[in-house]
Amino acid sequence: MPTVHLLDYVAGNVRSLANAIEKLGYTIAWIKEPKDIESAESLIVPGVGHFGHCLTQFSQSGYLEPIRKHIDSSKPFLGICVGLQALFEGSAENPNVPGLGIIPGKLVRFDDEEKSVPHIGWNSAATNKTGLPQAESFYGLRNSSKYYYVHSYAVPYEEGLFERHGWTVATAEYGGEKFVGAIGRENVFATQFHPEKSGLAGLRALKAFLESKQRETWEETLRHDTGQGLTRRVIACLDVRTNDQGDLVVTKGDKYDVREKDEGQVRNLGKPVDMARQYYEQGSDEITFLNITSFRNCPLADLPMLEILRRTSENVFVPLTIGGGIRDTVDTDGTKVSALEVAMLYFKSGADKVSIGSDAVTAAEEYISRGKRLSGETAIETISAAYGNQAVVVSVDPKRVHVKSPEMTKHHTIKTAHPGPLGEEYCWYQCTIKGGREGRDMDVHQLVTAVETMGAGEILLNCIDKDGSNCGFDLELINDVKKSIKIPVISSSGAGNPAHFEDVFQQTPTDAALGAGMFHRGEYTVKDVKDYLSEKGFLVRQFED
Ligand code: 1PR
Repeated sequence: MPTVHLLDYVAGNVRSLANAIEKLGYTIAWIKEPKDIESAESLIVPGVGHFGHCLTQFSQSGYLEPIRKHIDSSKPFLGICVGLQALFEGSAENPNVPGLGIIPGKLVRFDDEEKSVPHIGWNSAATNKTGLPQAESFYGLRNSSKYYYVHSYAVPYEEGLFERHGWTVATAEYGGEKFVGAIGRENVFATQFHPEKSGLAGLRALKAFLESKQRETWEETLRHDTGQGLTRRVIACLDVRTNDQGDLVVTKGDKYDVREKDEGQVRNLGKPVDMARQYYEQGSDEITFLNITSFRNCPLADLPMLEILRRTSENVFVPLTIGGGIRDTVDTDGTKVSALEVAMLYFKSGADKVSIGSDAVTAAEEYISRGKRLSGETAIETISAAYGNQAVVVSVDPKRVHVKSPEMTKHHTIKTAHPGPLGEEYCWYQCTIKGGREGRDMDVHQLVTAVETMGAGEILLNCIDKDGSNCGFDLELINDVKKSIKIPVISSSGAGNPAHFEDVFQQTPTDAALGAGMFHRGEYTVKDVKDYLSEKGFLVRQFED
């Protein structure tokens, strides 16, 4: 089998990339030190996280010159995400750290005035208006396909600028900002999106690189442009726990109660790895696994979740999030293990993001009690510093508390169209920990604003009152949270049919919507939801065969 060299500098989830390359029939040789680059034929530099952190690490470990030499010697080079960014002159993320300067231009932060940042989700990499000869495609990219992006900084696209220097560019557009989605010249190809996370469309681009097929003649049908911009993200979520027989199963609660009403058994809806694959093939844009009872035991002993990730990432090429038990802990032999080390285990096993629940609430309480001063030591801060804020999701488990008037509580209230049992016209949303078992004196507004400052990159917004109800999302909660923060929000809890997804995308500015029970019970597929949204005029990504 042909070999491809991959630079492993502990920059997040390289396992998925390795899985994707192996799936395409190639063997991986890991670059462990700079001199290994000399023997590389094809070199891939992946990367997530901070531009400065990444480039400084390259420079201190002596990788910059060997990478430059590799590129100069005309051998194939692929840079992914920060691996693309490294080819430019620099980034506003860390203005004092220079890039390789192989491509002119610098990265700027997306404007977050009217859109969420980071830019997370499926977007285009289109070449039709970027000077490519009419009949040719670029590394197998299709204008009708969507690719998975996750980043806050991008290279603005200026018509003709890169082309004048011989580069071919594929672009994407986010909230009116057109940027470089992929770029290439001769032996160099680089993508801002993650091909290993972009389903079959991404695997096609990787294959074209591995086979050095920079140009291919378009099939006329593939030139069709299905619409540019970020698609509506639909996510399937699997709540996982051990049942009474000791098997790890996908379960589903009703207001977080996962036991059958009559027999008291934990509901068993299927096997996690099989169901994740099924949802991937139905077109789920991401898969989220929540280990819902992880607060009971030590996560390092919780190897089945690591195994679930490893096995899922072999065949599922969309982003995987894992939640449950991401916090500082003590291993069975008494060794202290930091949340960062726990997260690292998950990233190495194929996770792209970790989701933090209970620990985020405790950390936000401490942050507020310190007078809103950061400690630099919380799970959110340490993991986002090492892996970038896009890798840190905070999962929020709120409960509605009805009040007659805003004066009756110190918490942030909203006027609700759904009054409480005593006709109360206001409510606030109380944060809970341990899967809703313990309510805290903190409201959701306080939590999300605190964790955004601490470095969370996304909010998974559940609602215990709506969970398993099949009666639609809590639109009031979602609208209120969206007003409070700039980072993306995934709306969760209450989806019962495809029209509920239309409601949440129509009536709130949510960035993504998540469903569980309706998919697990087989009432609807993810594809049903996407077909419905598409009919209603929303831009969605469809699974490519
Ligand atoms: O606190 O960091 O260890 O994380 C624990 C994680 O487990 C948290 O993300 C928490 O939300 C989750 N969790 C804990 N207990 C439960 C439970 O159900 N008993 N599940 C639980 C949360 C909510 C959603 C669900 C949606 C959609 N599950 O994930 O999938 O409500 O459901 P629906 O579409 O069927 O209405 P930590």
